[in-house]
Amino acid sequence: MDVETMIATFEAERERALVLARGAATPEELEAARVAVLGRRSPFAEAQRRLGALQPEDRRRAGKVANEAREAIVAALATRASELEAAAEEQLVAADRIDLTLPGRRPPIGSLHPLTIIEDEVVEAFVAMGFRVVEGPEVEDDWHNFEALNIPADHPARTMKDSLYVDVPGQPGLLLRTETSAAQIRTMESQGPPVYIVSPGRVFRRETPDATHLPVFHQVECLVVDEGITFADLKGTLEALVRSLFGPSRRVRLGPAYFPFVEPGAEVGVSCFRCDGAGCRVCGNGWIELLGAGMVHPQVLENCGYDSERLTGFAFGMGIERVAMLRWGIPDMRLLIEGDVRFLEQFGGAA
Ligand code: 2NM
Repeated sequence: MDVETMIATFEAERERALVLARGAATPEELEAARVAVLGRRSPFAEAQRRLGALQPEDRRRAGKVANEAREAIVAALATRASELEAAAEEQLVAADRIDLTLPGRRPPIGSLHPLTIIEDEVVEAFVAMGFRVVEGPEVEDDWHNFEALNIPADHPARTMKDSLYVDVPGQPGLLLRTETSAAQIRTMESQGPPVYIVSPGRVFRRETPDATHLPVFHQVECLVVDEGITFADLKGTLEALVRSLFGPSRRVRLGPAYFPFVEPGAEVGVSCFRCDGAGCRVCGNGWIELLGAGMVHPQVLENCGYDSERLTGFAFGMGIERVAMLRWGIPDMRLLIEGDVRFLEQFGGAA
């Protein structure tokens, strides 16, 4: 190979290298281009190996061309390498880009259960009047659930038909409480008068669920025991309660009723919050029967060690499910326990 051919090779290879480098779309293609133009078996390397055989003058001239060509090739490869690197980096950044102007993802906000809303309102109304909240066990014994409440052994509420008994070896007569009154008996046993308490909680009856009954439901019961407590105090407290639940213009009426733990006993009606007593779809005749009440039976006071000659009291109990159904026009009590989100999310505003 003569010197002119060699020089032509170096220059041709330099041109080929620039085209290959610019055409490389990936680092792998670029490396392949480098091997093709500068690798040990490339025309460039082949021509370079032959430099030694040239005359000194030719060798210097061809060598200079070779060096310049190699520098240009190395520079073109390096330029392309950094272009590819920059492109890759840019792609990574683009793939990772965060749009700070996008609205955030809001976690779904839950809502209070309608029963919780009503229970909170009732408890809040009593706390505002200075009452204390007491809670008791859901598994009760015969004394607290029945005997102390003046429910005699032959009372129909005692039979298996109405109550759910719990079979605990060595502890006969345990049952799921049928009233939260049991918690109030416990309070009276553990403290003296005066008593101003309210006890919310779950109660249990042997019942098949339907539109107006559940085997597990919620009650709030109220108990006052003090010197000089009268039926008028009962009515005033009931008025305060129904007005905070159903609005300031509600009226309360009392009619005769029987509960073993009170004498006299009363059923309590409230003037309809929808028609104000005229009669409508909600109430029928203008009044909604809401709860049971009465003056605490002297025997109940004595059962708790209270002096029934000196002390009098009133008590009443109310079902939370029934209040919720009235408030929101819920047609079936079972909706309150099914956990259907389409039902529950309608109470979000009150949460
Ligand atoms: C009611 C109706 C009438 C009541 C009685 C007592 C206690 F503990 F004093 F005996 N607590 N709650 C009572 C009275 C409950 O529910 C319909």
